[in-house]
Amino acid sequence: MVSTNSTTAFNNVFLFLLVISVVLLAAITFTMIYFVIKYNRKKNPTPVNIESHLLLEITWIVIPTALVLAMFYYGWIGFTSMRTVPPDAMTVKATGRMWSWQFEYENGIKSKELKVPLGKPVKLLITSLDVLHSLFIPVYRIKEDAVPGRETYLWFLPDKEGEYDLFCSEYCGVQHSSMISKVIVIGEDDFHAWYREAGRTETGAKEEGTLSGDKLLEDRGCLDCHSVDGTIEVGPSFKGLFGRKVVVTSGGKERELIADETYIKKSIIHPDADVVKGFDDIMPSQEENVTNEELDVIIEYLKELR
Ligand SMILES: [Cu+2]
Repeated sequence: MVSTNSTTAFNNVFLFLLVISVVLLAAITFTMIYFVIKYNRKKNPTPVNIESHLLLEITWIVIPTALVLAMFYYGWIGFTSMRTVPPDAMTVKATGRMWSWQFEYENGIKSKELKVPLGKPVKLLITSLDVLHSLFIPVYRIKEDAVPGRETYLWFLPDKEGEYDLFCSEYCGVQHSSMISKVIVIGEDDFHAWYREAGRTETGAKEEGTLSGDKLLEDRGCLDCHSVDGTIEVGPSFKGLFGRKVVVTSGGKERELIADETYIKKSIIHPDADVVKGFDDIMPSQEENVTNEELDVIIEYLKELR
């Protein structure tokens, strides 16, 4: 028996456990108080040795066993519905990185928010570019680790229009708390209109070579740590970076160099080679995240950001 909507299955398990716990707590507490009064030492000065009581022993074996098996049964239903993805599900790749989420659709659209159509199951293929993250969507009661070098999955059925929180629930560094995004559930027609339009813009820009540097920086998560207005965040600001003198630590030695094209490209692919003085060596390599072509676009954009 696999429920089509795992959220309902999870809610049922939770409710079941809650009811059992409350009933047991009340029953045990009541019995305890009752016994304390009934078997008070003043009323029973001489202790009596109680011999076995068959019915009582059967009762305390049968009832807990039945309860535990029932818990397992409901848990199993929740688990199987969580792991069994409906065949008509729409697949979206979800990538965790320090410190944002990126969602990639089958037609190549990349988005920082998860836009989905109402009533269609969504399968998320989850991975990480750097450290362990965990994708958590409380409203659907689902959570799964994002593991570098491995693909995990989740699915859910968006059954109501609206915007819901989505965040990282595995502490992944200083900006962990900013890994918050949204699941946006919209009507199917609206979704398809957006999907087609965004897909066209995305592939169009690639073909025409009109990728914009600021959009790339935003999409690839660069702006999660680097500002373009001079504000110092986790990493140095991009403003005025190109052509500036920078002091870096390379293999333990401090040196000064000019932030030219070679240096910037190298720092994107091998961020640990020359770490800017005053900042920690925490940036993961973006080798898998950008193409050579995109690197050129980014460099051109940085040149303008003086
Ligand atoms: Cu994270």
